[in-house]
Amino acid sequence: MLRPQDGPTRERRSLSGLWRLRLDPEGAGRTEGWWRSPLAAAVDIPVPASYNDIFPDVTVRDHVGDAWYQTSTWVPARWAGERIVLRFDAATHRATVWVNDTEVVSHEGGYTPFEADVTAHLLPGAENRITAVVNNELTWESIPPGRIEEHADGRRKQRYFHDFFNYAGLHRPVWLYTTPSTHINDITVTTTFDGTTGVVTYQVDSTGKTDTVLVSLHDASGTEVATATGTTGVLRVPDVHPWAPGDGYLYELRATLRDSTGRLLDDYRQTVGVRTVEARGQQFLINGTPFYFKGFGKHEDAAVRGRGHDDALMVHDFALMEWTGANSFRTSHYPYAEEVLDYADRHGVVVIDETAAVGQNLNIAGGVFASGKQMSTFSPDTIGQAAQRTHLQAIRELVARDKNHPSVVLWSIANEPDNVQPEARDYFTPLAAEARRLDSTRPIAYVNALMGSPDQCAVTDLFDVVLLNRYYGWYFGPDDLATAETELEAELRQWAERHDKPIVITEYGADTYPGLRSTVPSPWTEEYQTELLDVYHRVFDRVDAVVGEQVWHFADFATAPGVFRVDGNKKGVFTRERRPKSAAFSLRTRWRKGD
Ligand code: GCB
Repeated sequence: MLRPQDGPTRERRSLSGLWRLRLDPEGAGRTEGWWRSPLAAAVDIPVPASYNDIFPDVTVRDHVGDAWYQTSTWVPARWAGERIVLRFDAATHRATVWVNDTEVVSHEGGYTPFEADVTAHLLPGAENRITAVVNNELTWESIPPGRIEEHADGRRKQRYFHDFFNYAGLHRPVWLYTTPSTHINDITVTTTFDGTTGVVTYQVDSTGKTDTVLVSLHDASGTEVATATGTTGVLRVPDVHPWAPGDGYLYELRATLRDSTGRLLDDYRQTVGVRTVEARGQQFLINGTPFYFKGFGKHEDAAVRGRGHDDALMVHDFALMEWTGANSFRTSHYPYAEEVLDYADRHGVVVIDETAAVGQNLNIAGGVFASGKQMSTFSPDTIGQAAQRTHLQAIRELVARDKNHPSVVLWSIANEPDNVQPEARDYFTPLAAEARRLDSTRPIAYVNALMGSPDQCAVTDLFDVVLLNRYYGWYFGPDDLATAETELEAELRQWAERHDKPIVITEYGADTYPGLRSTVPSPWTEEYQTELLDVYHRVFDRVDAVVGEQVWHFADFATAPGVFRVDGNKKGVFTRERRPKSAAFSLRTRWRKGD
């Protein structure tokens, strides 16, 4: 799915800014037709942002149900005759959209874009009303799952099985953009090497049957280095400059569509990083060279804006990651804004790209506690075929959106699902197959929680890389780092013996209250966090199959309230305000060794 862009044949207009918002806990708006007129009793709301923390009002923060967003915008008269598209980069977790009085699109899933051709519904040279009803309910059919408790007094309370707060709203920019009526729909690029020659295979999908597709590839200085014609083809680049970790070198593929007289119909520019990725034996190879992941699990999370995209925060977070010496991160636990992946592409940062399938394990809550008796997560009454369909669609939309990003080296299709019950295999087999069918160039994985030994896991063989979240010394034995060291090493060696796959530890860490200090290892202190990370690092350095370490978490983040969380999850190496805890300095020493 192509991003909107400005160019010789296209123009875009951001609808970011203040919209109007009205919460609708009773769900009246859909029957009363609130899209038909200016929203009554509405307040100003910034887009992009979560609405939850903007107002000092618990009913806004804990709202469950529909939230109506509305704006009106002038559409330039010069757009008459163009095809006009309305695109939402994200609406969490689902939305229906109207342009003036006409319903134009509905979308399920909170973190991938959707759009509609609104040419027939907008008036160029006039002011037009755009209304979106954004719904935040999590159910057994949604990704991620949840359930709603109905109270006797009419209150509805959202429960879910992950710890991060269920922020909602228009989290990313909204766009109006034009394309010519005959236009390029999609571009798919894959890359490999033939010696020192880069081989770029492309496919350009367009609406024009008889038209000619011309493609050229330009290096970073703008010099043309290869050309081809046709909807599919191969571009060869002698002495190619590969995209590599720490070296985000990008070419630009220019695709143009021309009619039989040579007249330009459409023009789209797609960045291309030439690189290969492969899981081979117990190694993870980028451009044929073993790669070791150093970095973090992250969240899109900040004070006030919640999960709303913010360029200032994005650049700051990347700068802090670079300061620690990190070379990678995981988009835990949902696809991040496309701006983030563009930035990672340009700066050579490696990304594990994850769907929003988190919390699919009824034996752990918020990633943490077993209830005792093992129950099956996957059943007709809980996570069943409907959830599986949503999950399949989430995988399709993730790959469709992110397939051309060189920074994305691995698809993670779920975080900590039930992986032991036999039903897990039935659930995941078609999902893994679909991810492979959609993209044969990247390895696939799911993230494993400490629930079963390598022998008990029912799904590892469906995937290429073992991703492990481990909390020895925290949830398991919180005051005994010596035992943590022994148990972690024993378990990792077991994984390495049983499965000939590379292992990345995608979560390890300890909640840490900033400023709490101690001379003896004591949970919640800055010293304990540092020592725990050191213990894990000693073990990683002893087990060859471990090819990566991503600390949980980059920064403290908001969670649902609960007795195990003190004003949020405090496993950040940085506070929520991005101030370093002691562990940030010790990571920097480890990860920048040799710089
Ligand atoms: C996990 C989850 C993550 C939680 C983390 C924790 O295993 O994957 O979402 O935040 O544990 O801190 O409990």
